Amino acid sequence: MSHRISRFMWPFFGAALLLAVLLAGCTGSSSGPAPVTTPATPAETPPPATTVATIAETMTPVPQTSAPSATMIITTTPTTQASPPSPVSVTIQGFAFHPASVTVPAGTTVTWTNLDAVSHTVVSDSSGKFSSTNLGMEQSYSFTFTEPGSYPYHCGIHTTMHGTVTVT
Ligand SMILES: [Cu+2]
Repeated sequence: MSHRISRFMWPFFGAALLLAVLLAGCTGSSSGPAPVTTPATPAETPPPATTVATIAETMTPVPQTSAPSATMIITTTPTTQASPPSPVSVTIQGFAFHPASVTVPAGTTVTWTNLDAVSHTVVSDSSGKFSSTNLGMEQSYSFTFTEPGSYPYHCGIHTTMHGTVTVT
């Protein structure tokens, strides 16, 4: 007799167990873990909140003083971009220009230095473009070429001395 009852009762026990587990799971999960996590989060939050507030109060005067310095950086930036090309040197020796012709980018300063014992000059073939005074030994003359073009020149004292500066 007991075997028959237990066989009949198994499905009921099984159903009852499932219901009990489901009910316990539903009610347990909503009420159980929720209160554990809720107090943990607010307990950690207050300390950082006060630290941020303290930093914000101390940092407030800094942006006011740093604002003019930002404007200073902007004004210095174009100066870096407009850096001139490296200067070029031409020597005057043995009644000749060395090198006789140079090609430079616009904005280049060309410097002629006389190494002869006699005086020479650097004069543009196109009158008025550039013209040096009499250059004695070890004396120099500089001219900055800003516009692209071909600039032939000569020595005003010795008309056989010729040179050309090509500006790109
Ligand atoms: Cu000369």
